[in-house]
Amino acid sequence: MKLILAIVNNDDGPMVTAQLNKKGFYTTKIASTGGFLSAGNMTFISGVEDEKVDEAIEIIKGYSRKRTQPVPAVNTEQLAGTFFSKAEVMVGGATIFVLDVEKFIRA
Ligand code: 2BA
Repeated sequence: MKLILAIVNNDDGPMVTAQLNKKGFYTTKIASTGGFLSAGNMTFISGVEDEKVDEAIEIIKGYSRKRTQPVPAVNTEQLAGTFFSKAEVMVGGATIFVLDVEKFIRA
């Protein structure tokens, strides 16, 4: 079994949820915030059998759009030493991590 952690734009979250459920995947959603933009996003946690991992990833990717988002005015101290020229950045589709699961217990 693998653990999929997927960070998805808030606007795409409901569709990703619906499609994962429709295909029988269990998932837990956590309201999260990007460290860079400080914008809300959604993190999915899904325990998935090895042979179903690619299908889950395709669903998440398939319903997560790329978009540009403005970079908010930030505390200059926070960016000290960083060369910064962009007014907007490309966000997404999805940022996906796949981890090995040592044990899965439902008690
Ligand atoms: P944020 O941290 O708010 O980042 C939003 C977008 O800003 C990123 O899009 C990327 O295009 C840009 N960005 C982030 N950090 C940057 C930096 N230090 N310098 C220049 N540009 C930067 P994505 O890469 O698509 O990431 C979307 C969201 O996924 C991130 O939101 C964060 O919540 C999460 N994420 C991405 N990579 C991650 C990682 N390696 N570990 C944990 N979370 C990650």
